[in-house]
Amino acid sequence: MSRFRQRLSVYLLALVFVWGGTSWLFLMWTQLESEGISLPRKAQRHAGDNMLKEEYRIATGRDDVDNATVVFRGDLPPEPMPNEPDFDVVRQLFNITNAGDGGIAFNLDPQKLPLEEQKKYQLAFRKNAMNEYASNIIGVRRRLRDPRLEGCAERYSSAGLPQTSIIICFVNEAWSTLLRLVHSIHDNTPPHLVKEVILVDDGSSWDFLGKPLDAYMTRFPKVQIVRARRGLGLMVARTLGYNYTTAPVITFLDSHCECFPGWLEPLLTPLATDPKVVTTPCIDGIDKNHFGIGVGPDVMVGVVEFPTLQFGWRIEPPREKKRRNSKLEHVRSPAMAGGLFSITREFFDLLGGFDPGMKIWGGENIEMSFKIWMCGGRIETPICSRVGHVFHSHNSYQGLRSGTFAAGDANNARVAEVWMDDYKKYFNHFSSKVRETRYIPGDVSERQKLRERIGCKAFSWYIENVYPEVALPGDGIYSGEIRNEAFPKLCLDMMTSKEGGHPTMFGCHGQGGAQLFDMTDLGEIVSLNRCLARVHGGVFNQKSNWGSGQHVWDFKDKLIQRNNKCLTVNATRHVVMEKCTGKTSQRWSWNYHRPRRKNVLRIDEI
Ligand code: UD2
Ligand code: MN
Repeated sequence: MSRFRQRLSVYLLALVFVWGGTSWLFLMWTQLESEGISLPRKAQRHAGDNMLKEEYRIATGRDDVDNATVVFRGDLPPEPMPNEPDFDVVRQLFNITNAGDGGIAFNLDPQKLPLEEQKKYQLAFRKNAMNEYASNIIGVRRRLRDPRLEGCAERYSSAGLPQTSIIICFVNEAWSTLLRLVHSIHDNTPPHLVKEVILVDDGSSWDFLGKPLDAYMTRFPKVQIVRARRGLGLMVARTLGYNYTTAPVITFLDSHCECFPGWLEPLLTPLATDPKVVTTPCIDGIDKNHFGIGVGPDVMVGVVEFPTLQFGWRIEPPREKKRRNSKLEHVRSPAMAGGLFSITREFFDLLGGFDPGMKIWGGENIEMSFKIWMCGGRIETPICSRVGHVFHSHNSYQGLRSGTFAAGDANNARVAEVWMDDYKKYFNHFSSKVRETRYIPGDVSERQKLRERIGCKAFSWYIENVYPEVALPGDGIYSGEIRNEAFPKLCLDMMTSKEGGHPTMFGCHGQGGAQLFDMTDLGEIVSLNRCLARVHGGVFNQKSNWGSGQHVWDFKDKLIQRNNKCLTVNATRHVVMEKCTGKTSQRWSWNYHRPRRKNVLRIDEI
């Protein structure tokens, strides 16, 4: 009995507390309301800013302001976005009107956010390898100005061009980046050039990429969504998308791009007359933190780095500078980044599309690049075509696609086996200790037969004619250890592949690596894929840049020199530049290797 009474009093006490608390909250709320301190409601986020119409007219030169269904900055589509920031909160802390408009950076200091929002911010960053929180504030549509060189707008017309199908593969892509891409295509492309846009969902696990995406895309009649039942990897996913295309030209894009006005016409123009040209736009970096689009230099050349077989960028080599006779002339590249390009259906089919033996990610761009050139085509960048791309901090789908890096290794091994002939020895995975674990091409017989069937040229042809500026470790005009007469037991040593480091003299170890130096056909002296640069009388390690005079050297009469300044070991055994006198500390020995390639120009030869 007494236990029953005890319990009853506890219940009664609890009831009093709950009732008291609720009425206190209610009173506080009504008081706030009556004092007029009410926070803006979610519904208010739809309010467009009419002032921007005039800006739109000025920025685009278009008069169709009212027809253009412009979604103004700070405005959002009627559906809430997945992972949406709490706009009621964000609006009070930052000026978000026009956030990111025109491709401008939108900076937001996460420290200023309340804890709940900070957590969202961080989680979104981790999941997407980019600042999805900021991207969501920018919204799914923004205007981009035409950033191109003068003359671009007049140079290309959309009349008489072939139609293209656009293929965009994605796996767990953020809502705002994916939609912003589709909107940018819609806003910045003459409609008659696009036959269809195929979105390939490569086994995403995020719910909003299912039905909500279907629903959103119904407003774009040309968009079709193709879904892989499970993750296929980007090569096979692209092939799946390809099976749904019907236009004579195929254009591939990564799922986090934004297309600038006028991006497509220059990509299609060369293909109208030559089915074996493959075009790639200039890729402008969309910053992963603030989503500002930095319009990069006009002329960049894509290459394959040795010994890693990774893709890299250079400025144009002197040979290409000479060939192009105007600023607007297309640039040719030995390799392409791989995500963004247009190719005719005819040539894509001839080349056998993507290698179905490749998995997940990596290497397919190198395969495409080699075979485009070796099988009669070429890679060209019309510099009037610009597309932005988010370069992530890491592969965000790695959790979903375990084995991404192993797949990349295997894909590279396939490229080497099928396309590189004897040159595969210059690929580090082929010749080093890691061969057993990192060089596992699998069955490549079908791809080798394909190459034979098309009758493609040898890899040596590609090197001699398309990429004669290459630095192949051990294949320089001069190659091997570099010894100094004053210190016969010491070798020049690059020490580190880190840029800005000082090469120095070190005991010869005969192991190659940082003591293997090659003089390339351009006159660069390269070790560890870095080259010797002369800066203010010192010698530094820099990333190779073909256009740079301070990277070019002569080796004559044992002197490694340029402009009467010689590579010298000084009294403290540092490697420096000094006036040439021919003293022993300026005399070097190096192994002669081979004559210069014909198809290359040094910077002083144009
Ligand atoms: C670059 C290329 C990319 C591709 C890659 C090498 C550019 C701008 N990007 O790396 O297109 O050539 O090098 O393979 O040139 N994806 C799938 N399924 C997967 C994995 C990825 O559909 O299993 C999608 C992904 O959502 C993205 C695209 O493929 O849209 C490329 O992947 P990425 O953006 O991670 O590649 P990126 O830009 O680092
Ligand atoms: Mn990408």
